[in-house]
Amino acid sequence: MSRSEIEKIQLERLKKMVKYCMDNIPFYNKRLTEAGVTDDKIKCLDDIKYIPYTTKADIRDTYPFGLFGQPMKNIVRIHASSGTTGKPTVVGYTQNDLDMWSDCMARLVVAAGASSDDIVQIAFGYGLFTGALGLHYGLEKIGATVVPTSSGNTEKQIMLMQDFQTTALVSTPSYAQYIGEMAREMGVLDKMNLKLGLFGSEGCTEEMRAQIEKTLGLFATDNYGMSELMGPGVSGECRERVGLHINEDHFIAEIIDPETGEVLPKGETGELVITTLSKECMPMLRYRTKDITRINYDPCKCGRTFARMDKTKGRTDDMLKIRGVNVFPSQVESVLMAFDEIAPHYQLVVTRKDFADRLEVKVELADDGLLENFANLEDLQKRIHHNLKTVLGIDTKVSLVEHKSLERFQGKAKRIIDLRNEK
Ligand code: DLL
Repeated sequence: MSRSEIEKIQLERLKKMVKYCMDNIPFYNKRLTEAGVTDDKIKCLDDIKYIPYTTKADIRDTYPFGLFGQPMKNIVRIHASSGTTGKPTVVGYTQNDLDMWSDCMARLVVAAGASSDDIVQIAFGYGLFTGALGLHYGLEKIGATVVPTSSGNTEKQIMLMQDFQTTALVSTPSYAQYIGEMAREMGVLDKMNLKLGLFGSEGCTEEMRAQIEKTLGLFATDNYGMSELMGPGVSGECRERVGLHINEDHFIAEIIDPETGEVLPKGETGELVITTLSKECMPMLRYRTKDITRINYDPCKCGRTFARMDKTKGRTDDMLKIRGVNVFPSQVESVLMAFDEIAPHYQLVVTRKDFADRLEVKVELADDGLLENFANLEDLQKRIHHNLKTVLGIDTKVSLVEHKSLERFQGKAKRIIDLRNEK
C-alpha cells in the first residue's frame, strides 16, 4: 500500500474506533465527552491530537476488566503483565482480537524469514505473559512446526534443539545469550541447526545481537510489542533490519515529547504513543508506551511500506538520571560490548551519597585467568572507565567481577539496581 492508502485506512478505522469506544466503554465515553471529541470531529489523521492520552494508571484504576468493550461471554482469553508492584495489567481478547493478533504476528515472522519449513522452539514463558502464545499462534498460522518448550530448563532446551534440529529460536536476547553460553560449555554448538532468532520483549544493542548471532550461528530479528496493546506483533524487523515495521493498518504510531506531551514532528525521537485500530476487547486510544524511539516513513528496501520504528532506546522509566545526566542502559551495553576481555554480562547499581548519585557498573570477566595479573586488570578497568566517560559524560565506578558471578536471565533481563530511595 502507498502511504496515502495506509492513511486512508487508518482514518476510516480511527473514526470507527472512536465511536466504538464511545458506545461501549464508559471510561472512554467520559474521557472523550470531557475532551469534546466525537468521531465527527476526526476529519484527518492529525485530528487524533484532540483525543486525550491513555496511561498505565488508567488501566490500573479500572482493574481488572473496566476497559473491556465486550461482555465477558465474548472474551476468549485473558493475559496480564507481571506488574512488579501491586496488581498486574490485565488484557482481554475476543476471537477477532486473537485472529488479528495471529495475522500481525504471522506477517512479522514471515518478514523475518520464517516459513513452514521451520521448526521453532518457543522459549518465552507460557502463561499470563503474552510473548509465548503471541508468537505461537502466528508461527502455527504460517505452518511452522512449533515446539512450546517455554523458558527455563536450559539443558533440556539445548538437548531438544539438537534432537529436533530446531531451526528457529524465540526468546529474549538475554535468554538466547544464556543458551549460547551453556551450549558452548556443553560442547554442542556445532550439533545445533539454528538459523533464525526471533527475539524481543527487551532491548538489545547491535553489538550484543552480533555476539549472540555469532555464538548460535543464526540471524536474529527484533520484535516489539506490549501487553496493553496486544503483546508481540506491534512491530518487527524484516531481513533488512533497518527499523521495525509497524503493523500500521492496526496501529497508529505517534511520537511525543515525554515531558510536555506535545506531538513531535515526523522523524524526531521521543515517546511512542499507540492507538489500536481494530481491537474489540480492549482498545487503546493514544496509549503512552514510555518507550523511546523514532519513526521512519521512508520506503524500505524489502518493499514493505509500513513505517519503521527504530529499535527502542529504552523506557523513559529505565532512563537513569545521574547527577543531571540522562543515561540509558543501552549506551553502557554498547561500550562494554567492545571489550573482548569481559563477558557480556553486566549490572548497573545506582546509589546516592551526600546528595550525589553514583553509578557503579559491574562487569563480568570472560575468563578468570585475568584475575592473576593485577596490572592487566587495572588497565582493563581504566580503559572501560575511560570509554564509559567518553560516551556517557559522567564518571562511573567500574567493578570487575568473577566469571559467572552475575545473574543469568530466562526472561527479561533485570540489569538496573536503583538503591537511591533505599534507607
Ligand atoms: O514484552 C511483549 C512482547 C513479547 C514483545 C515478546 C516482543 C516479544 P510486556 O511484558 O508488556 O510485553 O512488556 C512491554 O517491554 O513497553 C518495552 O519497554 C519492552 N519491549 C518489548 N519488546 C521490546 C523490544 C512484551 N523489541 C515492554 N525492544 C515494552 C526493547 C522491548 N524493548
